[in-house]
Amino acid sequence: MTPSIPWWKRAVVYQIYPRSFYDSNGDGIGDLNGIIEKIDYIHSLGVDALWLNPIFRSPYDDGGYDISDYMAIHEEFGTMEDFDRLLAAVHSRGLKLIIDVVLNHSSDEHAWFIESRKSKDNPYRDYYFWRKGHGTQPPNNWPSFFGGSAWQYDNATGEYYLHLFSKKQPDLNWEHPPLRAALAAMMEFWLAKGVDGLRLDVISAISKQTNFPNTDTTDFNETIRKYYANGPRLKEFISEMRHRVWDKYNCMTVGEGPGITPANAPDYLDQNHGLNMIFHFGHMFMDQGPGGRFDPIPWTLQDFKQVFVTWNEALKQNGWGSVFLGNHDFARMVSRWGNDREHWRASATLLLTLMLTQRGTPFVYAGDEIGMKNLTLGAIEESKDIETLNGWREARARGVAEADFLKVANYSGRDNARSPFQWSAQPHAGFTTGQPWMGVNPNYPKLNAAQQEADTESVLQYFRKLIRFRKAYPVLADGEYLPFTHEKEQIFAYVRQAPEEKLLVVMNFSNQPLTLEASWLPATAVWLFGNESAPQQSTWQPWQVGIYKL
Ligand code: TEU
Ligand code: CA
Repeated sequence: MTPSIPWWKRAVVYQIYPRSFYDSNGDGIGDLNGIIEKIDYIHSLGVDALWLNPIFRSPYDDGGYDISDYMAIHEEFGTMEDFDRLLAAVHSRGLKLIIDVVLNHSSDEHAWFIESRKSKDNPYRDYYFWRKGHGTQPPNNWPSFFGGSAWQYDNATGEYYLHLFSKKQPDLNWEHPPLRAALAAMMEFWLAKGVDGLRLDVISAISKQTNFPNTDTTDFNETIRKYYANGPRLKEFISEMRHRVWDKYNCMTVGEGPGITPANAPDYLDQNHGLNMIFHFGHMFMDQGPGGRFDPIPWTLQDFKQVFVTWNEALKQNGWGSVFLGNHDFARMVSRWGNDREHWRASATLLLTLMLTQRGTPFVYAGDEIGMKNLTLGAIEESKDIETLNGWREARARGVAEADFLKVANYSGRDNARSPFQWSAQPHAGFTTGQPWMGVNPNYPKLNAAQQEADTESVLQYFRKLIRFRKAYPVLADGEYLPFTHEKEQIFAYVRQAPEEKLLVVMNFSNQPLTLEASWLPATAVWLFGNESAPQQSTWQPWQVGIYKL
């Protein structure tokens, strides 16, 4: 690899939700030793780096994103020694490790918050945002991501504290220099151990409009954009951490950026003062109505394609994006964007190909390499996610029937992607010898990694071939991205080009076969790769993808 290109620009990253990946000690909960036991499987995929969702001590109110001790491993996941062994196992295979740090909020059980709430003059008071209410009303009308107000009244001092997420996730006050110093020290602790990168949770929200104006819209994603994200000191804070910590360790940073727009994204990606890349949510919020996740609206392939065109345009000069179609916060990609019934294999392999041929660093969510599907909750009680459980409480109060809410939760809820990894047809899909912490998808006897290891045409085997293909054609990582001008409604096609190489990616992103005029393809097109054999007589099968050399 030419030294001028940083590792993270060519890497394929594999995201693991530790709780659901593999349980090594039979308590029904995935753990770090489980990841170590599966490290050769991970390595066999051909990925270059792992991203672990939070592994720190947590009451687990929000899937580990409520951290009560940033310098300790969550007991259910193991010990610091286990972490050190995991890091060594990752590095010994030439892989990189990215950990998930939550800088926008802590748990309300963190020592800082326990102190902060004790009194108004406590030294830790300003680690968080405390404000007086207006009579019995909170300081303003901001809604929480997880329902209700973003302010919680605290009896001890008669003030409210801010929590954009759950009330057990008080927002950290980045205006306060001692807090920034504490977060810098925490990141340095992990980077000094040899961690290669940081995924920065909700980084777009760390700078607040400290006068806390009311939101003037009932559209939740607009409230995020206008009031929670893109605060006045955001670039300053990112730059401070870049120079204070990240550059000292040549640390890769990927910022999760709800509310970041194509217009302002380059602001956060300055080569010398910014993040290396961001997760944007243009496509991920596309089917969310004004009410957010549980207010779904239809999406169209045109909208979907446009998101990629818009973001490639926004980042083509001075920026770098991540490419993802699913993670622990969204429905399984084959169920959401593909067709997990009649065209399950074809659409799962097409979506993986989309991710690995777009410009940007692909983040593949564990389970998507075998085409895992949405988990269907039979009842709300089966949900393990605060966002769904709170969402149901709010919906019920509005008179929504459980069956109707369940339908929506089964379409867009986060439980879909948090069911245990399906390793084999063994009980509980080989995830645990105990009782799994969460329901295993009942389709595991037929949909599992072991079965796909034995099937040369499986999604898993295709994924391995696809990664090898991507590494053979660096233009897929670094090349320019150009929409293909002869696109048709159901076709998603684009060109990836570099001075010495030009590839055309063509996807029939639909359930219908499509016959194209013979002249549709450039005369120079030579078939290289695809999820089916090359189209005969220009007839593309449903969900068929092909890559041509031009
Ligand atoms: O998610 C923040 C975010 O981008 C939300 O829009 C996200 O989609 C979330 O599911 C709420 O709808 C990050 C984490 O990925 C998420 O798991 C956490 O719950 C959240 O931050 C708070 O830490
Ligand atoms: Ca365990």
